[in-house]
Amino acid sequence: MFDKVLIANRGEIAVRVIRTCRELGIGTVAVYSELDREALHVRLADEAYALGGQSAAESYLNTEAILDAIRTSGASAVHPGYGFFSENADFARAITAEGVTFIGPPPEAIEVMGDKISSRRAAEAAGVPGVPGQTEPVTEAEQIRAFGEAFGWPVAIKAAFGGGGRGMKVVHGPDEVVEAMESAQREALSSFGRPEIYLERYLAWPRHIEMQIICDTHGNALWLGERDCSCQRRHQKLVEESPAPNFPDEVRRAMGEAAVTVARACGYVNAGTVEFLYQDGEFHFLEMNTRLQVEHPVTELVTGLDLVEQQLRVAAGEALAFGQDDVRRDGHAIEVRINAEDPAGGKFLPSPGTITRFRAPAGPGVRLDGGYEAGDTVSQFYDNLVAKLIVWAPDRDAARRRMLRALGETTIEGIATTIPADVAILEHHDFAAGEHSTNWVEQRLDLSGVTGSADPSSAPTAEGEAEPTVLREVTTEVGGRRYRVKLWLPESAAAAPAATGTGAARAAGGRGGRASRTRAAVGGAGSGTITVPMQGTIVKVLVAVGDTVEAGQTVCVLEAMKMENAIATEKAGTVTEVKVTAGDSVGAGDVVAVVD
Ligand code: MV4
Repeated sequence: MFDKVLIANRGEIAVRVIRTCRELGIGTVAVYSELDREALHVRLADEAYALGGQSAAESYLNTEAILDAIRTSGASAVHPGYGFFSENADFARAITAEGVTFIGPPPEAIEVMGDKISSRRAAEAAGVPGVPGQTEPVTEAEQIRAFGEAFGWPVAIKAAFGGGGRGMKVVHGPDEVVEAMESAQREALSSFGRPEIYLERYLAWPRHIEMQIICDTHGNALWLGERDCSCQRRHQKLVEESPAPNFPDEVRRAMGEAAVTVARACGYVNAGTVEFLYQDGEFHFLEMNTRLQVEHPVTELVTGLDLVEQQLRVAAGEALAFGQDDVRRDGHAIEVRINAEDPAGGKFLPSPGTITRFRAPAGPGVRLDGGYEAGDTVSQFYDNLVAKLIVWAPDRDAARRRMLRALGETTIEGIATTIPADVAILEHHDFAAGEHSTNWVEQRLDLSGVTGSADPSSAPTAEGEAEPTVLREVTTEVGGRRYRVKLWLPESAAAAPAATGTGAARAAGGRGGRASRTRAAVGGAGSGTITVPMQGTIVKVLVAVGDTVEAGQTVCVLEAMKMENAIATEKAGTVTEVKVTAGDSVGAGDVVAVVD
């Protein structure tokens, strides 16, 4: 076994890997960007090395800086976590060339599974079909029309070199073909650098069910059970569980065997996940993820295995110490993601900032995998996963109720989180009945009125600094009944008598975008003063002084936490001022342009 492992990642997954290493007596080496100097993964590791830089590209994706940290620390293996370099064959080769073990699959397996067409071909050659369709790229609208006539509408157009779900277009009939094809090619080119597209029959109400596998270097390949990840929004998973509800055991077994077949076909070693779409009792290969996944803990709670330990063991050349018949799956596990995002009635706005209070849940069957504690800052530069809450119980409904109980115990202040959306999902009768699909969150779940929680202890100013709060008592009426209510207001809001009412409403109404509302209120809605609702980086400015704009027109694009947000003017008129250029960092409430 390794004596020292470098974790080329940050946040909760770096913390997760450190924990298992510590239990196994393996030394841990953290790496960190300038923003993460005091981060939890750095505090928990035995040693830590600065990579420099703030953005991922400057730090966690800087191969040379990571190689330096490997050499200086003397680590004998690198765990890539997920994201960043986890599915990068060049990085795996660079590590191996140093005589250091990459805790992941062989680079050839990463490459075969790395693009959709080649992975689909490999799976089909092994006898595991994808959704009915064709693996030849299409270039002519006529090919799409012919496909629709042969297989039936709707048709899914997918980016051949895509991933993560972007770039899929649904075509409902021959009239939509030309526009959908051009738009799919454009998006494929801009998102993935390659315009190639291919076709599948479109499944209207599928579930996303994925199978966890583990393979060693001795030819042993096992399936460890499935996870249902159908609760997604814009391809961001919100809730995952195992076993999948209403999923027959014979399908589970067939899917497990299919996943092992795919893994064997690409010479796979490591923990991995084979994704399927499941509809009408049939499953279809979607893609393979050649890494440990965010949602791996649900499999750990159901099987009793430590998947990071298994990764370390097979990377060190050990044979798996158990066989397929030894894998047990007991009870039910559910995971929810706690992201720094304000559900904002379904808009899910990034909410970076400093966590002022973090009370973790506890009690029977509860596990919290977090990357932050109170006092830590969730930066706009990285992904927004703050923590994962995972529960186990003997059956699904007990697990569902346990999760709601644990979410009720959880308090996070200083940032808005997805907890209210998680609660809305778990409380919904469709989820309780296991009747959701990949489209359910976006098409059926009503999140209006679901917003980030209020923060009674402090409120940030527009600059993001905690401001002292003062206690005020006010009278309110709820359903006609009078209540005396205590409010802890930021000093600035409490001091100005005229602002108290709106300040109170703001304090009660949620946190995401609160600073922007404060500032926007100065100008008033539609005043022509255009502000950004959150901290981030301006990636594009679309107007110049003198331009005529319409109400609702985008004036610039703000990137925050890996998401692009269009900033629009509410007022029509002429642009009189543009205060930002591409590359500028802005804070919540900053004015980007003025329209008169
Ligand atoms: C599909 C589909 C329906 N029919 N393919 C989206 C992400 C990408 N990796 C595959 N995706 C889908 N492919 C056919 N032929 C529906 C989806 C889909 C989806 C899949 C998995 C998880 C969430 C999803 C949400 C919307 C659509």
